[in-house]
Amino acid sequence: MAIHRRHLTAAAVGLSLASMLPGFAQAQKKIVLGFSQVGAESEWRTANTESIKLAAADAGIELKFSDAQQKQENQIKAIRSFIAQKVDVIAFSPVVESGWDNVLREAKAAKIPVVLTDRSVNSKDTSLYVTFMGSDFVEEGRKAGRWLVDKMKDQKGDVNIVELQGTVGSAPAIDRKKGFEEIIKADSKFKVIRSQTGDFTRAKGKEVMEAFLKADGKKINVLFAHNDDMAIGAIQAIEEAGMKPAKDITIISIDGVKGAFEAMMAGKLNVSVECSPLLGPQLMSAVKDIQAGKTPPKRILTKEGIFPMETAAAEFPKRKY
Ligand code: GZL
Repeated sequence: MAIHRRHLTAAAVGLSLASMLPGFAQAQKKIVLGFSQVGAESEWRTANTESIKLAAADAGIELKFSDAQQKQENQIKAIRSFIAQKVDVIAFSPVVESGWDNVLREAKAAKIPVVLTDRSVNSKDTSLYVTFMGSDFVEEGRKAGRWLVDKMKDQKGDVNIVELQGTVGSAPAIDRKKGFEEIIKADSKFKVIRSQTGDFTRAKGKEVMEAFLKADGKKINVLFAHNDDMAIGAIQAIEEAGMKPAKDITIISIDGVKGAFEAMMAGKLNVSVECSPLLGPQLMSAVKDIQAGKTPPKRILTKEGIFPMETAAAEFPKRKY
C-alpha cells in the first residue's frame, strides 16, 4: 500500500511541475474562436453554419457563434464583444464589403487575429486580417455567362435577361454581376433589361420576379439569379404567371444547394454554378495554424464546378450540402 501511495504522490508532484512549464499550459488551453455569421438567409448559409459548428467541435475549438440577421451593425457589435471577451481568434463573413476598418483596427489593437471567410472586405489595409478563404465570385459569374453564351450560340435575335442580384454591397453580388457581364458583353444580342436585388432570399426573389413578369412577361428569355434561393422563389413566380420555368425562361443560378438539384431534376432550373459553403474544416485548420504561430496564405481559394440540369440526377447522391 505504502509503495502505491508513494507512486501516486510522485505522479501528482510530476503533474504539478509539468503544468508549470509554459508550453504545457498553452497546449492544454482550448482555443476560443469568435465567429460572426451573416445570418440564415439561404440554404447556402445554413450549410455554411453547419460546416463551421461541426468543424469546431471536431477540432476541439470553443466556438462563440453570433447570427447577425444580415445586419452589419450586428456583426460589428459581435466583433466588439469578442474583443471584450479576449477570444483567441475572430472570424466572420462580412455581410457587405465596406465599413469594417474601425472595428478591425480595434481587433488589431487588441492583438486578436482576424480571419475572413466566404466574403471579403474592401479595406485598403490588408494587415487588418490574416487570411481570406472563399470562392472566386467573379469566376462564378463568368461561368454563368459562358454557359449562357454557349446555350444561345444559335440564337439570332435579342436575348433579354432579367437579373436577381444578391445583397446590395456584398462581395458575391458585386463580383458575380461583374463576371457575368464581362462574358456576355462580347455579343450585343445579350441585353440585361432589368436588374434588382432579391437579397439572396427565396421570398424576395419571388417578389421581384413577380414585378419583372408584370412589366416584361413574355419578353423575358433568361433569368440570371445570384443564388439558388432567389431562383427557387422566381420559379414559383414564373409558374404562377402560367409560364414554364427552364423552358419559356432559361434559368441560371449559383450555389449548387439541394433545392437547386431538386429543381433541376424536376426540369425547372437549367444550371447551377457551384459555390461551396463547406469552409468549416479549412477555417479550423487556419485557426490552429495561427495559434501555433504559423501564418496561413493570405488567400485560400475554394475550387468549384458547374452543374447543368442534365447532370443533376447523377450528381445529386454525391452532394455534401
Ligand atoms: C456566397 C455566399 C452567398 C451565397 C448565398 O459565398 O456569401 O450568400 O451565394 C448566401 O446563397 O446567402
